[in-house]
Amino acid sequence: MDTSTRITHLKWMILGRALDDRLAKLKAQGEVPGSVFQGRGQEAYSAAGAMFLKRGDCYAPLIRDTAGRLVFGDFPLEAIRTHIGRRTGRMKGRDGNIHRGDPDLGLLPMISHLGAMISVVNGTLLAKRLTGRLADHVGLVSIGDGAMNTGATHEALNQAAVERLPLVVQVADNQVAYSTFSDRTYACRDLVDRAVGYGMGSLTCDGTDADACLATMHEAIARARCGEGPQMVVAKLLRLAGHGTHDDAAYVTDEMKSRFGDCLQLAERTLKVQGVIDESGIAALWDEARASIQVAVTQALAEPIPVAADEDWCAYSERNLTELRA
Ligand SMILES: Cc1ncc(C[n+]2csc(CCOP(=O)(O)OP(=O)(O)O)c2C)c(N)n1
Repeated sequence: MDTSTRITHLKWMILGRALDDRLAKLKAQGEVPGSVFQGRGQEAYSAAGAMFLKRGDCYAPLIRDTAGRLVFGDFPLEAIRTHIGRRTGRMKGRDGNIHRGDPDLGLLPMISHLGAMISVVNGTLLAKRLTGRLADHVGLVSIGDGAMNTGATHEALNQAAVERLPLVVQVADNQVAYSTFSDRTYACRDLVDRAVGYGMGSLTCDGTDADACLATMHEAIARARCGEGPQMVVAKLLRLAGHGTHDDAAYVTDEMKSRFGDCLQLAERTLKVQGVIDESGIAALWDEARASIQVAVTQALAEPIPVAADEDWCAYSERNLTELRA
């Protein structure tokens, strides 16, 4: 991958990590009524998928995809408003954390982490196909190792293959589904082995290796875009935080930790060793990320919370999204 793409990827990883960290701090400060989920350790994979999407594609991120969301057009102010329940956010303060989206942009609001979003992306792609608007657009959906075993996931993967939809399923095998280890959620050698059973293309990568993530997601999305049908990508990595900030992940063993590095630290080290960026360049990316998040936090904290009696309570789909974004 070219130097500019690699540095841009690093920038998104850093912004995702910094935003997750700041949301966790806001939670600790009592500003967030709901849960805070983090994508720590998954930023390289998450950002890489979204980086190869373009306008007209759709994306269904999950709770570990702060980085991917930001790449696709979500922004820190919206994430913070949603978490701290400000009515200025797209969800008007009714969400609590990560179910926000922007259908105009193709960013699909999350229903559930457990496989519900695959059929929503299938439906979006089918609707585009049936109305002649599909062109070379693709849908990207994120899923975890635990959610790979739900009925909703199986039905949707089968449907995507039967319909030959331009769908990319980005599986993050992060070793744990809440506190259940992967060897208790599936018995096959690798989740990617299932792709052939569905009739989908398959790719794998080391989810801690930023360059591998970029190359693999680039290939998967290119295949789907040029009509090769649905693609399943499986990356192995480790969730480097609890399920949410309420979970200290004490059940993750030292042996597991020794097998997986931190994608962000590894990317910084690799890019430095290869002379792509130096220490001060990396520090500048962190400073820029934290400064932009601080501006967003200050603004969001000063914004109003919803007043039940004054709200219109209409469905999200009926609201004027363009006006809300202005
Ligand atoms: C239908 C349903 N069952 C259970 C849950 C609670 N739940 C949310 S995330 C999760 C674990 C998901 O694990 P995995 O798919 O591996 O994703 P990860 O959290 O590791 O990213 C569970 C059990 C839910 N949201 N929906």
